Amino acid sequence: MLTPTEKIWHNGRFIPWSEATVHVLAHVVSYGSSVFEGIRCYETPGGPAVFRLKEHVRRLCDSAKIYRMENLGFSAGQLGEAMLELVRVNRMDSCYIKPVVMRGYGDVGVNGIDNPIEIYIACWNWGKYLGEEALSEGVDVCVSSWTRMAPNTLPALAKAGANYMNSQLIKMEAVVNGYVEGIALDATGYVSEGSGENLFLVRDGKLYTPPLGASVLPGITRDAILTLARGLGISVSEQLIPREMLYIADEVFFSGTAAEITPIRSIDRITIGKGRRGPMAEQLQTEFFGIIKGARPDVHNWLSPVHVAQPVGAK
Ligand code: PPE
Repeated sequence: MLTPTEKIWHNGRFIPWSEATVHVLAHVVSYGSSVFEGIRCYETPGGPAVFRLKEHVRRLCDSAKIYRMENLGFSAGQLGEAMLELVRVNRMDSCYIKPVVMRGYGDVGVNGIDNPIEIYIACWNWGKYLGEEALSEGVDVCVSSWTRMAPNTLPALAKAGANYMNSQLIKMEAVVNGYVEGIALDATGYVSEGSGENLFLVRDGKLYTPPLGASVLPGITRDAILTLARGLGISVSEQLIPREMLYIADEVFFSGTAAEITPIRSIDRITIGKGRRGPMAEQLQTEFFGIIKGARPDVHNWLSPVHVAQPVGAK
């Protein structure tokens, strides 16, 4: 269960955790009008550092723009600073950071354009998303009977609260049937993504992932993996993936802030590859966690240190 931290940031102020509540008639409650982010702050040799802060803040602002939340009252830079300050205020070494932008209390009815925009940022400790051994052992998943949102229904590029109603259907069905996670197809039947993760597969040494047009969230971990793979000289292809390509892949793995790089060892009870973490997932994990743990230089500037470096000799 969730362990509270001391403070939550709300519209520019730090408030006690227990006071970060919304009214039952806030627009977001009935109509799902929120956009949010999930960001990890890691304990690194240089102190706590946030992974790809700029990209997450940018996606938050993009999601808001898609839903006509034009004026957030804070610049991207200010929001990023607020997240770093929140980690400092709560004295966290590592944590998961969740900024939420929502339409609040005011008018009633579907059109929430005049309701106030409320921004909250919370952080807490969040362990392994798909189980303790998932990263080394891999997980058992299914293809969902639910599909991802069709284009022109709910925009998949926005990380909106409402999209997670679809994710919940995928996740609950999977768990009830004894799987850890579900993989959804898009409305045309091609592979899309997990309920809370992007998906990659490997065949004959090549790495494949569905394109942004396949109703996927433009994952920031997905982008990191594509960048790392290209750096390793691995051939990468963003292309439509038919469902059956999953079953005959040498490796399949999930990517996400929460899931990081999680190998998949079976899909619909069909063993994938050797039924455990494959060499490419392991190699990419080594690169990914290498940057976070300081074993690899942060050449892409992916880490934002939480504490400003003290000048040498400072007390
Ligand atoms: N697809 C979906 C649907 C998704 O929710 C996530 C993140 C991703 C792909 C991966 O995106 P990125 O984190 O930028 O690499 N899902 C978040 C967990 C959702 C939850 O609250 O549970 C996450 O990984 O933080």
